[in-house]
Amino acid sequence: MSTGRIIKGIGGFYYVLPDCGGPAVECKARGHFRKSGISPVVGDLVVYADQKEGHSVIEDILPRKNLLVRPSVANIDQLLIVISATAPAPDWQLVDKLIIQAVPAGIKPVLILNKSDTGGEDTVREFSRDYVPWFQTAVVSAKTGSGKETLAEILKNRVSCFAGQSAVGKSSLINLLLPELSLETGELARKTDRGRHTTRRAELWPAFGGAVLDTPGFSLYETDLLEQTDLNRCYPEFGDSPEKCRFPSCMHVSEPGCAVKELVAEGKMSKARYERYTVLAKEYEARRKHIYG
Ligand SMILES: Nc1nc2c(ncn2[C@@H]2O[C@H](COP(=O)(O)OP(=O)(O)OP(=O)(O)O)[C@@H](O)[C@H]2O)c(=O)[nH]1
Ligand SMILES: [Mg+2]
Ligand SMILES: [Zn+2]
Repeated sequence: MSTGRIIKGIGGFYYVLPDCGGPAVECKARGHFRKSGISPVVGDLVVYADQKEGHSVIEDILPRKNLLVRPSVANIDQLLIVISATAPAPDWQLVDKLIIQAVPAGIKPVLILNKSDTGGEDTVREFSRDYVPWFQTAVVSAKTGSGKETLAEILKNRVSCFAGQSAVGKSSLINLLLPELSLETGELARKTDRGRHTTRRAELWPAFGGAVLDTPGFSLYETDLLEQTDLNRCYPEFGDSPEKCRFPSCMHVSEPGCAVKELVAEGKMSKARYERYTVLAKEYEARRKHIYG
């Protein structure tokens, strides 16, 4: 038996990088995983049996630290949420949703503003106002290489997964850091024509003492179930204000005596991010009502 980490999965085969070194091993999964509804995913740490002939077999999936879905990736330390300074125009609501996927799962969100060579003053201003004071951030350009060292430092000794809209430059940034990979990148025009991502599946590469995962971004179809206390943790701007609200169950939307709304009124939290928050908070509330009745 050997142990390793899944770096990609294609057509029922999983490619496992052995902990003891050497090239990736082609594996099939044991049938009982499928029966129990658990499938191996990229990032999984697994135990596999080496075969003399044909492929090897994954015997066990070690307990996951966390799991993100669509695409499925496991055991992530940080989510690198990439935003473009110009095209495609930033979808800040998606950025906030990705932060909400990461934080409750124990994944650190890091916000990367790419294409800084293209101007985009409005986006830079919004980024500086809404995220820079509260999250780890970096301003980079995959084209000029600006911010490359900062990015390499962020990736050091961690398992980092890239996320964000199509064409923001996720694969281009990985190419900047690991040129030997020569990942496929694509024009925005081509992507919007065909309505799909150039990167089609999640894949992992060991790098900088950790690992880097490229993805086509994450599709967030519906709001997950999330308690208000977990949602509060996704907004470092709130500080300890939620504890000071008149109602312990305050959603900080329309309740009287809300300390979070006070923060916004005093200009201590960005109005724009707060407004995006209220939309999401209502979605999460509706979801809780739907589940709990
Ligand atoms: N000017 C400029 N263009 C960039 C930069 N980074 C990426 N691009 C271009 O943006 C386009 C999209 O880049 P990709 O790396 O394919 O984007 P992606 O986020 O991986 O997209 P998907 O795989 O579809 O999710 C390509 O044409 C890149 O050349 C940058 O820093 N500056
Ligand atoms: Mg890509
Ligand atoms: Zn409140």
